[in-house]
Amino acid sequence: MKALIIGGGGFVGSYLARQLVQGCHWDTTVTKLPQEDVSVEGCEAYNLDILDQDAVEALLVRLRPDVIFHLAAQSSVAFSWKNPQKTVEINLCGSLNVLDAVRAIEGYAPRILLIGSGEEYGMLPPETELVGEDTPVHPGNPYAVTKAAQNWFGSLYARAYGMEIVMIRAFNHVGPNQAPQFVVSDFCKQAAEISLGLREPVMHVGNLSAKRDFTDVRDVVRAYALLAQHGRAGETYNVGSGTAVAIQEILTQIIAQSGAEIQVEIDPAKLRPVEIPVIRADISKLQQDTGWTPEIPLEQTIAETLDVWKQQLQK
Ligand code: A2R
Ligand code: GDD
Repeated sequence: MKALIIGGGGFVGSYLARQLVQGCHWDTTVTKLPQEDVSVEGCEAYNLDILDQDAVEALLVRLRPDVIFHLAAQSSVAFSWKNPQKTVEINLCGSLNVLDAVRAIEGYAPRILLIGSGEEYGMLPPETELVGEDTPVHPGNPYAVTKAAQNWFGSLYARAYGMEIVMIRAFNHVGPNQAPQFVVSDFCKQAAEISLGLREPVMHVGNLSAKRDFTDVRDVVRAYALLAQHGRAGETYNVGSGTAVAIQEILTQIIAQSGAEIQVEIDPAKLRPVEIPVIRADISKLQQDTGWTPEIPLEQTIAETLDVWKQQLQK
C-alpha cells in the first residue's frame, strides 16, 4: 500500500507517518511546508503548498498513492477568529484543490481521508451532549465552518463522482510536541516553565468550564490507519474517546503532576467570542467498523507532554 500524508509537517503528521511505516508497513510519503522539518525514518518528504493546485496534481501524478491522508489545515480555532479569510482559503479552497487534483487525473481512484473536526457539531441544544455522526451540525466558529464545508464537499464528491472519500471528525487530540496554542500543551508548557524556575508561579488560562473529548494522538493515528482500510466511502466517522473532561480537571491534573505551587489567573485574551460548553463524541460507528478503542489514558499523555516540555526548556 502506498500512502501520502498531505500536511505532514504539523503535530499529527509525524505520528501518523510513524504509524503507517512502523505499524502498517506501508510505503509512506509526507508533504510539508518548506520551513518545516519531518524526519521519520523510512519516509520521504516533499514540499507542497495545497493552495497550488498544479503542484498538488503534479505530485499525485508522480507518486500515485493508494491512500491520501489530508491533514493540511489552519487548525487553530482561536486564530480562525482573528483571520477567518485565511482559514477559509487553506481549509476549504486548499481541500478542494486536493479533491480536484485527484479528479483531474484520468483513471485514478485513491482512498482519501479528509480530516475534519468535532467542532463542526458546534452549538447543540443543552440536552445533546453526546454527538453521533448524524447529529445536525451548527458550527460555532470560523474554523468549524470551514471543516463542516469540507465535510459537505467530501460527501458531495463521493456521491457525485463515486470518489473513495472517508470523512473524519476528529475531536481534541493531545500528546508530546503539540504546539503550545492548544490547551494541554499550553498548560504543560507553563507548568514546566514554573517547575524549572523560568517564570513566576502563575498560570494564565482561558475558559475552564468547557468540557472537551481528549484522545492521545497515538490512538488517533491508529484510528486513521484503520479507517483508511475499513472506513466506508462517503461516510463520516467521529474519532474521539467518548468521554468529556472539563478543562478545569485537566488544569488540576497538570498542576498536581508538576509538583509546583501554582496560582491560576484568567486571561481575558484567552476567552473566545463563542464557546461551546460540552463536546463529546459518540464513537460507536468507528468502533463497529474498525474495532478501534483508545488505549492511552489522559494522565499518561499529560505526564509525557510535561516531560517533553521540561526536556526542551532545559536545552
Ligand atoms: O500552519 P502551519 O505553518 O503550522 O502549517 C500547517 C500545514 N499547512 C499547510 N500545508 C500545506 N499547504 C498549506 N497552504 C498549508 N497551510 C497550513 O498543515 C501544519 O503543518 C499542517 C497542519 O498541522 P497542524 O496545524 O499541526 O494540525 P494537526 O494538529 O496536525 O491536525 C491535523 C488535522 C488538521 O486538518 C486539523 O484541522 C484536524 O486534524 O484537527
Ligand atoms: N488553547 C487554550 N489555551 N485553550 C484554553 C485555555 C488556554 O489557556 N483555557 C481554556 N481553554 C479551552 C478553550 O476555550 C477550549 O474550550 C478548550 O480549552 C480546548 O481548546 P484548544 O486546545 O485550543 O482546542 P480547540 O478545542 O479549540 O480545537 C482543537 O480541537 C479540535 C477538535 O475538537 C484543535 O486541535 C482543532 O484543530 C480540532 O479540530
